[in-house]
Amino acid sequence: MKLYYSPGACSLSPHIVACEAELPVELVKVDLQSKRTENGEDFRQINPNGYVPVLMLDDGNKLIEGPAIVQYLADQAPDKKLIPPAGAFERYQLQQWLNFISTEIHKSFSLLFNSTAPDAAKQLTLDSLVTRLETVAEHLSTQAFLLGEYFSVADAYLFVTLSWGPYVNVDISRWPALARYADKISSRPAVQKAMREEGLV
Ligand SMILES: N[C@@H](CCC(=O)N[C@@H](CS)C(=O)NCC(=O)O)C(=O)O
Repeated sequence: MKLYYSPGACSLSPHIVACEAELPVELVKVDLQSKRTENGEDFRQINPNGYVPVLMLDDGNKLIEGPAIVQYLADQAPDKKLIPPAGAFERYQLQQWLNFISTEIHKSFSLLFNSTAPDAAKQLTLDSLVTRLETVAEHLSTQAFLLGEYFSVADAYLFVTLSWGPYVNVDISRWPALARYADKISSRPAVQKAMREEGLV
C-alpha cells in the first residue's frame, strides 16, 4: 500500500493509524503547491481534487478521503481494536465523530490557514470552531478517548487537527482536558513513529 501525504497535514491521521495497526505502508510525499509527488508524478492524476491523503492499494484500487481511509486501515488489523466492528452501534458513533471532526473542525482549520480568506470569514469560523472545541473538551473531561476508554481512529484524526492550533492562534491550553488529551496521544509510540517519519519531531 502507498499513502500519499504531506508532512503534518490531515494525512498524518491515516499515517498514525497505519503505525498503530503495524501495517506496511510506503509513504509518498506530495508537494501540495506544485501538485507533484516526490517521485515526479502529477498528483492530480492520482487525486483530481489535488489533496492528500490518498491510499493506493496493491491491487490498484484507490481510496480518497481521510475518514474512509482510516476505517479501511483499521479494519485490516482487527486485533489492534482501533475501530468497533462493522454493524455495532459503536461503529456509528465512531462515524459520527469522524464526520464531526471532518466538517466542524478540520474544515474550520482549513479556512483559518487560507491566507486569502477575508478576516470576517475567519472570525466567524474561529467563533464556531471555539464552540465545537468546547463541546469536545467537555466530552473528554469525563473519558480518556472519544469512544470511551480505548484509542480509536477518531482520536488519531482529532489529535492531528488539534496539532494545527499553534499555527492559527487557537490555543488549546485554555481547555485543560483537550491539552491533556493531546499530550497523552502525542506520547503514544505509534504517533511518535509517524511524526518522526514525517520529519515533525
Ligand atoms: N475531504 C478531504 C480533505 C483533505 C484535505 O483537506 N487535505 C489538505 C491537507 S489537510 C490538502 O491536501 N490541501 C491541499 C489542497 O486542497 O490543495 C479529506 O477529508 O480527506
